[in-house]
Amino acid sequence: MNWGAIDRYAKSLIKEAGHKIRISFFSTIDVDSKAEANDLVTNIDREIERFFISRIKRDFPEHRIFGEEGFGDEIESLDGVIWMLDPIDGTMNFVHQKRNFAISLGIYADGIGMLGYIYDVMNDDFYHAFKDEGAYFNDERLPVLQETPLAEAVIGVNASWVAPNRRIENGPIADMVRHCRGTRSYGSAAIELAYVSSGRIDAYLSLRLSPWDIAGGMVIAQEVGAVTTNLKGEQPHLLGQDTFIVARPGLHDEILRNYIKLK
Ligand code: 2AM
Ligand code: CA
Ligand code: CA
Ligand code: CA
Repeated sequence: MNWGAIDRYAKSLIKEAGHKIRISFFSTIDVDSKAEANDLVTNIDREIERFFISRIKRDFPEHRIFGEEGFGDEIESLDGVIWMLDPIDGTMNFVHQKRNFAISLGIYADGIGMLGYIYDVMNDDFYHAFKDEGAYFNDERLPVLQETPLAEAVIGVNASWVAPNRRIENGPIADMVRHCRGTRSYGSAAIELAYVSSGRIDAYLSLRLSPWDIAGGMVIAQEVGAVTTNLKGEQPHLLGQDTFIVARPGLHDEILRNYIKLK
């Protein structure tokens, strides 16, 4: 497999898709909701996913695609090469803010993340990584992350974490929020993974993410030494939904050990 060629191809495809998203603001955007009223999807999410799929199927017919909007393949095993794609991560931001959303793509071979991309479309910020070759923010190599204690950490969590939840104890989470330096919530899992990898925040947690939300970001995180697991401390599932945490080394343990009490 010529991974260098796939890397160049994927980068140019993502940039082209980003351009299509930017010009979509000059057309009509139809907003629907999925099973839950606050889970939004637009015609642009679908068009961008179909754009990726048509190109990948044409140029890499043996590869499979696992995409959020369901136009790709039925994926029940991680065998072979799989492009895990979220055409727009942060659809609510896309609709309400017209910024702070990303294209997220991870390319996996037999379950191993080889290439990872997060493109913050409106800021034209491109994060990418090549397994064992390092991670980059635009053309800048990202340094390996150092440890940070919780008291000096800025943590990506959203307000739903402090509301009662059937899966996790609130008290310890409220303690974490009090003991850390600050919290942030960006509304795009991919952007939060990119921010942890580039040292802008120190950890990010979610109670429910899908493979395409994290696939690209996990390759990038891995290259800078960020630790990615589910909230049980295991490798996140890449075939279905799971809980998720990414954090600097040390901080990951500190959060899981002291503040995550699953019910
Ligand atoms: P999305 O925008 O691609 O749906 C904040 O909502 C983050 O969680 C986003 O990255 C969003 O991705 C993701 N997410 C995953 N599952 C979700 C769901 N069921 N409803 C809303 N957001 C979801
Ligand atoms: Ca979605
Ligand atoms: Ca997503
Ligand atoms: Ca999406």
